Amino acid sequence: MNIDKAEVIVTSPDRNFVTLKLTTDDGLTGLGDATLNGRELAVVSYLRDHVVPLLLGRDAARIEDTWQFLYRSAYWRRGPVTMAAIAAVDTALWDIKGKAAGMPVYQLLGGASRNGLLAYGHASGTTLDELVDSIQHHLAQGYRAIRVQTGVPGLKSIYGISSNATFEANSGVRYDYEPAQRGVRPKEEDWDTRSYLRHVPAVFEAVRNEFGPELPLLHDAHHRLTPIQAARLGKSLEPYDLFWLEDVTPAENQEALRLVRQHTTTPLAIGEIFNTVWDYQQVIREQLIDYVRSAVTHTGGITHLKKILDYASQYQIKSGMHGPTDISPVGMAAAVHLGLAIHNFGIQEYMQHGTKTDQVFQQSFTWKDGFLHPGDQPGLGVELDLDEAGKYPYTQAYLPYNRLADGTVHDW
Ligand code: KDG
Ligand code: MG
Repeated sequence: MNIDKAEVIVTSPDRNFVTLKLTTDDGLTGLGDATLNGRELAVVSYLRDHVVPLLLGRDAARIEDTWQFLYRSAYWRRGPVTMAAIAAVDTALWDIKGKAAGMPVYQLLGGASRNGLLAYGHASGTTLDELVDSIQHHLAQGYRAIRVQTGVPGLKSIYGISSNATFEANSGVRYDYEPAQRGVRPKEEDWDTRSYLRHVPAVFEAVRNEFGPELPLLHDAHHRLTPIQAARLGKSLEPYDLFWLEDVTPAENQEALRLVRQHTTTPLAIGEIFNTVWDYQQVIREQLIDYVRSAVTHTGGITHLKKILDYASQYQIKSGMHGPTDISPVGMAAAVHLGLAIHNFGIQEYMQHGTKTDQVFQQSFTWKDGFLHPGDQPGLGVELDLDEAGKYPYTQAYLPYNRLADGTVHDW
């Protein structure tokens, strides 16, 4: 079962996706997601120019060995581009192994630890009325856990706010928020931390009053706060019992979270921009977080994310795998297989892709009554329709960035 062919497929149905397709000499195929939002072509080149030539002729059954070979033989380790490329190879090899065994990937990982994965969706509104509508809309769709992002008075455009609160009814497109804008320059958004810190607790109070104490609510601060500001936010949100508060600080500096932890019992989630277990070393060992936010796609694949999550499990830290629309259906399927198998599953982010994306990627994972299940097809259960993919060429797109009122660039 040697790798005979390795293709890197770039397609842009509702947004850009990079997919690696491996084919073995006995005709089995495997898919891996290598999408790095806004920097897609860097991973394409890494794969096409530096990884594909090394894969041809390798034994597709040797997943761990291939992972170690790609990680160590490059000498230059870690980083989002390298780890997305390795993730794509790793995921494709798990897909192939599942097909060779005639089993879904979650069975190879130890079998199901639960019946399905609780998934959260993204509600947002510029005003409280819009936000309440958006939450109601998500509940009507079947979501049982909701991320709440709110506009802030005085700020025109900020992270996480959909321009269309009732997206499906109006547009026929299921995804409600896509920050990466097509174009040749990133969009500039604005930010003011003091206004944000004043406004957010009032919004959560109103949401709790409207929807009651049971509904799991989440919030993403998207790396924009200093440790002391993050501590204040966590403390001020305690009465509203958040499921988690995400990315309160940039956290390249893992130590920053010590201060946050000393001041608040609001659960913390972090890691969507982390790539390896080394990024988590201190925050896991010191129990500075409650949820690991990494995606299979950005963290070296199923093999490496499982190691991170096994390490986290020793400290009662659970998974909260990243699942916005920039994780392709292949990356989502990998997350759902892994989440079903591990014991320390927490929650799964699930935004739903647009209709064109669903035509390019045929998926067997299901979402019913608020829960995801990977299905029982051998492998990952996702196939890529090359003809459909070919209809949508790559389109340049960038994530936005923030400036403060005085013109200073700020974390987005
Ligand atoms: O590409 C950037 C997105 O993946 C990120 O902004 C989404 O923060 C995000 C989330 O929690 O889904
Ligand atoms: Mg996030």
